[in-house]
Amino acid sequence: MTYLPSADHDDLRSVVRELAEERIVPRAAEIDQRAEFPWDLKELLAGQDLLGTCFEERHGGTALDGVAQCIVVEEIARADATTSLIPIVQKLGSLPILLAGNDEQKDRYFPRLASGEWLIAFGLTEAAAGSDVSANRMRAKRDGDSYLLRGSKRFITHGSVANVLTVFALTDPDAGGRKGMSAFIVETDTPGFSSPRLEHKMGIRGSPTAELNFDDVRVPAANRLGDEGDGFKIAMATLDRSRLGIAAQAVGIAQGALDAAVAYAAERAQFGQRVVDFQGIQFMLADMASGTEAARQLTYAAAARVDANATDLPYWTSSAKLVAGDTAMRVTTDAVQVLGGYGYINEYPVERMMRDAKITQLYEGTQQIQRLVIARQVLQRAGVAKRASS
Ligand code: COS
Repeated sequence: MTYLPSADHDDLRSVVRELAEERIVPRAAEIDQRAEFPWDLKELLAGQDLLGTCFEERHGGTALDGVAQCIVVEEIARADATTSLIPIVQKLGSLPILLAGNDEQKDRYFPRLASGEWLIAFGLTEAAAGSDVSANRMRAKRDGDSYLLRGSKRFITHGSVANVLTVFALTDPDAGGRKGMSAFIVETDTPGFSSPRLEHKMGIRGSPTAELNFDDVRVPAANRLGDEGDGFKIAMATLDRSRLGIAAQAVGIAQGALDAAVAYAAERAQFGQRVVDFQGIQFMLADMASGTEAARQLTYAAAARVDANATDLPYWTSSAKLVAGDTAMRVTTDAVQVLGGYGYINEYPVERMMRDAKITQLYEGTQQIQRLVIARQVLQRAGVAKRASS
């Protein structure tokens, strides 16, 4: 048994890094400034088979292992966080189908998602239901062979550009969000669906974060994932795995900021020597590098647990997301510090990276939610978890 990533992993990293350096780095500042979804880079990634990494070969995917999927996200995020959301959300939106879909549903949607012809988004969050998923109010009312979806979603990454969504809605409002929610596949050209508004964000500005409205959107019952009432558990199982993608994104952002800081400090001279030769700066770079490496290794360890479908995988993925998100925030903030005043202006990429890093502490569960998930696992392992009251 080897603990190191394989030669294939290293080769994959080199290939994606070269692609990202050549094609994504030159676009990153413009994507941020214009806040426009990078359709050209979506095509680039699709053409390089980088949107199908989580799908089986029979569906046109490349079925990469978890560490390899992380490497792809990491290297794209090192160049541009917005662009890394394209493979991240392609997997996030597909996970409910991967976990709870039947063969017919997988055969119907995965080939177009694996090829990148279609984009998917994950419709869980509502205006009043973020951390508290059980507070969801959107309704799915059975009507013959279909359901009528009514309500709205907010903060849905790629919601306005997706061709299809996985959406969570109450089929039994009396039972509440934990027992009465179900999951559906919804095609966005269905009458009654609209995406009326985008958020203006601090970071990941090229990635549209949309409000979605469902005005009696008719969805065939064949598009329900699992049984009625399975929605909450499908959402939780999805997040348990998708948080790994955010951890990988955070590692990539941190690495990008570290590399930019080293490059700047090697060029910049003050007091008659290169800034990089000051020990005070070297110590900062050492902390940034070791922190990034620790986050990366934890992320890969979590990826291996996800591949093995380990029972304690929420402990690993929430830990990876918590550590990597906080690391990305710290490292990007330090990178701005290393660049001094130049770090604060958009002539250099680190101010964008610092703004982009912040979201990794917020989405797919705030850092407080990660701690809650981790603590529950710690108590369970110790056999001291609170028992449900009877
Ligand atoms: N996997 C499978 N089942 C799970 C689960 C998981 N990870 N977590 C909880 N469940 C089950 C529980 O076992 C329980 O089942 P039973 O009723 O059969 O016992 C049920 O789901 C309800 O669980 P719980 O009472 O723990 O739910 P809470 O409402 O307390 O919610 C948290 C738990 C806070 C962890 C959940 O709401 C959460 O993850 N919130 C963050 C959401 C988020 O990340 N949003 C980001 C936006 S999406 S990009």
